[in-house]
Amino acid sequence: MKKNSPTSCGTPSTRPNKEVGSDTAAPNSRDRLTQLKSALKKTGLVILAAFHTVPDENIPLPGAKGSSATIVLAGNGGGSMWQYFVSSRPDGVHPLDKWSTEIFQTLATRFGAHAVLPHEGPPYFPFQRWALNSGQAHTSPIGILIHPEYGLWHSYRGALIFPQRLILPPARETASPCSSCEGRPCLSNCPVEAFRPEFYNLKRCVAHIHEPEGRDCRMTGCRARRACPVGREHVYAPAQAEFHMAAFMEKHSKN
Ligand code: B12
Ligand code: SF4
Ligand code: SF4
Repeated sequence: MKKNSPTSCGTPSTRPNKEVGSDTAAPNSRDRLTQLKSALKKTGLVILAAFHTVPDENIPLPGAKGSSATIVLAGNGGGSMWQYFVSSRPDGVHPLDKWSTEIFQTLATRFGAHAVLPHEGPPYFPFQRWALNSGQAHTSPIGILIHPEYGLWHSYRGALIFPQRLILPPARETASPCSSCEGRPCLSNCPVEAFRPEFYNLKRCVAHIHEPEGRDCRMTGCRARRACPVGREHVYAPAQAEFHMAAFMEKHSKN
């Protein structure tokens, strides 16, 4: 079964992210998705996918003990979260992971759900498989998923797993933008040819971005991603791109 949710972009403000838990009463079941959407909007995050689980889909639901009925994936659609994150950035290492954890845990408490985070692991929760399952995202030749609106410029900041079947908007099936993409420029724009279809040479990429010649990728983001024509208006601004690249480099040293 494939179910989709609409996505939304918040207008950035300087509101602290604790506001995701500051509304009054616990929402009733019918309104839950709508209220979740507006709570997320206060942090610049959007619902990227939502679907009902079915037993034969073999989706592991660690922590939720098989009682899960709805999974909602949320994250950044382009730069939507950036100003919110900057205005309430936690101190210390992995600030974006900490920021996301706080938001999703607060939301889980408020909405009676179970929060899971993409950085928890290994073993990792299968965010990409969930997103594919929802029908709202598609595989791309460079491994990360492509979203019909945000293109390659989205990532998952957390998921809320609900024990009940929430009322979801009607499914909106979309074709993968990659199936009609002429020339597949994502595959030919990496300066060190780190991509082959469905293969990513992490070592080669990491070696390059640590070198002076890797400055372009380092400061403005992956050149292969930037070559993609889909969702161009959502390409991360240089400050956000540099932040993500720095976090990536921190995790993957040159040697
Ligand atoms: C480990 C990891 C990596 C590893 C290995 C990547 C991998 N796919 O195996 C490395 C270090 C290489 C990596 C790099 C990057 N990653 Co990474 N990574 C993860 C992480 C933490 C776990 C992945 C995993 O092992 N899942 C466990 C399995 C069981 O879950 P799964 O969903 O079923 O995973 C399946 C898919 O990944 C699928 N798959 C992967 N690639 C492809 C390609 C095709 C064509 C198909 C059909 C399937 C497929 O196969 C897996 C096994 O079933 C996820 C977060 C998460 N929890 O998912 C982020 C995640 C996949 N990474 C992400 C990103 C953005 C990146 C980077 C761009 C750098 C960055 N900013 O972190 C690079 C580029 C990677 C690339 N071009 O492929 C995003 C992708 C968002 C998106 N739009 O899809 C994720 C989802 C994190 C997030 N917060 O959103 N990553
Ligand atoms: S450049 Fe084309 S093939 Fe590559 S991810 Fe974008 S739409 Fe898909
Ligand atoms: S970051 Fe640069 S080197 Fe790495 S895969 Fe993207 S384009 Fe290639």
